[in-house]
Amino acid sequence: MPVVDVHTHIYPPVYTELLRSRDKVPYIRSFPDAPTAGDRLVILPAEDTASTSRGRPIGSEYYDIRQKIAFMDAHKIDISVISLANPWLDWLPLDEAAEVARRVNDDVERMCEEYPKRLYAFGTLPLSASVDKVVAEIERLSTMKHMRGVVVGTAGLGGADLNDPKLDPIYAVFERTGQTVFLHPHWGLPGEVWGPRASEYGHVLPLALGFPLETTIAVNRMLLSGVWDRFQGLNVLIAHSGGTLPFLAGRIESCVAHDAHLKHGGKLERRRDLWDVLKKNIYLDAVIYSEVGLKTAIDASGADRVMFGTDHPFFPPLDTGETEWLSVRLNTRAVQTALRDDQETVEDVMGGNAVRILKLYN
Ligand code: 5CU
Repeated sequence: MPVVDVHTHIYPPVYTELLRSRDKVPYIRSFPDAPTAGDRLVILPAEDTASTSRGRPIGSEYYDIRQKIAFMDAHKIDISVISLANPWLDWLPLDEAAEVARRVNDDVERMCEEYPKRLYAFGTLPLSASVDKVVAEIERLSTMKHMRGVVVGTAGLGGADLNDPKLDPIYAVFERTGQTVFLHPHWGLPGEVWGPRASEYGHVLPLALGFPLETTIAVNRMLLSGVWDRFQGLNVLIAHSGGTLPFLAGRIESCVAHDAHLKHGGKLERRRDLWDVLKKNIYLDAVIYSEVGLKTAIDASGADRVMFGTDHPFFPPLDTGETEWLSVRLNTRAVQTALRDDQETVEDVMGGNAVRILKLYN
């Protein structure tokens, strides 16, 4: 059974050129002075200030597909389903977004073409453009040989969130074309929640907590607005093992069941509950770095719906010269220990599920 990485990013050349031409977030710029000298990727407004000033270092592993293949070879990963990393195209002006999406998707498809049976991809959408342009790009992606769905953030169309009714034609086309939506965070939570000493703690609070909570909130908005009641065939792969969704599903359902406002609005009748959606519409990646978290994900959605991932090229080793990435080791070990007596299921989570769900090799 091949090992498949379903959570692995790239900033293709078309996209990095665009970021290098900018001086506002998001941008890539080379700084001369220590300790942040060299090319830096700045993707959030808060990263222009404080301890996360100048974002993160960006090397060729972020945009050179040969580095992706070298990383896969070094970690015995047979297939990667690559996706554009955050912040995707959400920030582009309306009149440029559709054309840039086409160029980025063509760039990614070309990379996959170069490495047959090793690379597939999730495409990217021009979510600042009009609904018909987004739908047209989804239709186009569905005809491309290596595309297996799309990666989206939580902002929806022009920042209106994923419970925006204007997204319905988009959800409908995902459902009709059978494409998987890979839901990934970017914005985290508002900076104030991290407190006055946040600048002492690097990226830890926004990445460890802001990312998973952002995703959890987005999925709850979809649930409460009835997206999965209207689109029962909509499949969403949720990053980072569902944020905190598997752990909080019971509390979420209890809050719904006790909510008088929902009851009086008739919203409790015939609704699908989160447990049902977790088992029929949601897939989870295995990017959670621990046995406890992974067991919860497996309990919530089923071992047949969880798929291995790495989040490469993010979280590189801090010490130069280290070839084995800690993130890969932790995620691989979590799969093995969570399923310790069951080699067949380990192989499913490491790759078999992805081959079946994403129809790889077809
Ligand atoms: O380190 C980070 O900021 C990130 C990011 O931006 N996106 C991601 O997927 N993982 C880590």
